[in-house]
Amino acid sequence: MEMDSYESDQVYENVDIKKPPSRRAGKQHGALALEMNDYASDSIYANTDSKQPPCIRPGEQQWKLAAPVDSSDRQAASCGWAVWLLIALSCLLLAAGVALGVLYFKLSESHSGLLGESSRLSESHSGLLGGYSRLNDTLSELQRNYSRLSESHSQLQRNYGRVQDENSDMKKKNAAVCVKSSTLDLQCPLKESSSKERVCKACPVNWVESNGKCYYFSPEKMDWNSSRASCVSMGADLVIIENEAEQKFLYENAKKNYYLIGLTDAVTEGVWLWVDGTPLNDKAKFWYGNEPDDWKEVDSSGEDCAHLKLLEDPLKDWFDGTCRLGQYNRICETMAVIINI
Ligand SMILES: [Ca+2]
Ligand SMILES: [Ca+2]
Ligand SMILES: [Ca+2]
Repeated sequence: MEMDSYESDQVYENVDIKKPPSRRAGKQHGALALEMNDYASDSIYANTDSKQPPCIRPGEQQWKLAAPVDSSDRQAASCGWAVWLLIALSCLLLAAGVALGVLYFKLSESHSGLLGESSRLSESHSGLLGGYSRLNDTLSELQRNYSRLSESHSQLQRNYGRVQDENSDMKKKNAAVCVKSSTLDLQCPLKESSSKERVCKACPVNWVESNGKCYYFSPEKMDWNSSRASCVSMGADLVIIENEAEQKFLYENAKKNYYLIGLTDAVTEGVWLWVDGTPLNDKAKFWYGNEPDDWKEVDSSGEDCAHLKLLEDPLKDWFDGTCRLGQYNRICETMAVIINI
């Protein structure tokens, strides 16, 4: 529907809207009429407080009436902001989607890596379990071997103890055999050095026989304890003088000045005992003068060992002397061998 120019001017005056610069006939006028229709339509929207379309077509704003132009601009600006907001939100959503996609891709890769690592760890765990089982078997075997070795060790220790005892016995027997061998050589020396034939005598070589006893007058000197040990090593001991006849025999066969005899009071001072433990017999003691006097000028511990000193009276020639410091010859005594042929 088209309005005439007067009505149109009047409308512009009433509504205080700027008039278009010129009137154009034909299509332009028709377009204005259409604009007016649009304006009327907008006015209707305004008057009826109805919602208008959200947007105004570009290029048509300059043809709108002055009164509704502010509202329309605000609406257009609002729509612009909304569009930009939508675009920004779309961009953000797109960026978020891309980021989520990248994150998902990375997480997928990480997940795959973790699955692979988990698989490798499972294989390693299985391997370790197998190794642990084998180590347990080895440990059990070692424990059994250790137990067997411990038993063997205990058995060896028992055997070693028995061998030590046997060795000790053998040493004692060997020492006894050596003494017997030495005695045999003394009692039964070889007839000739080149032969094995022996000739046995009642007393060893260099010993003197008397009344079933053998006596050895040593050429060398020792203290009392060493002298006794030497006699024992030859199967004898220091002489025990039991009677006057024996005393006289010794006196007659002695060739040196001093000979140790088997008499001592070292255990208890003044109590004289023979080496076999028998006490000195009052009827068979042959001290010289005021002996024994336990003289301490030579040995501060006194005089506890007896010796013969060849003086004029064969029945008064015993002296007590030092056991440690003096050096004397000795008389050994043993039983004569009785040979039954
Ligand atoms: Ca005797
Ligand atoms: Ca004494
Ligand atoms: Ca004395």
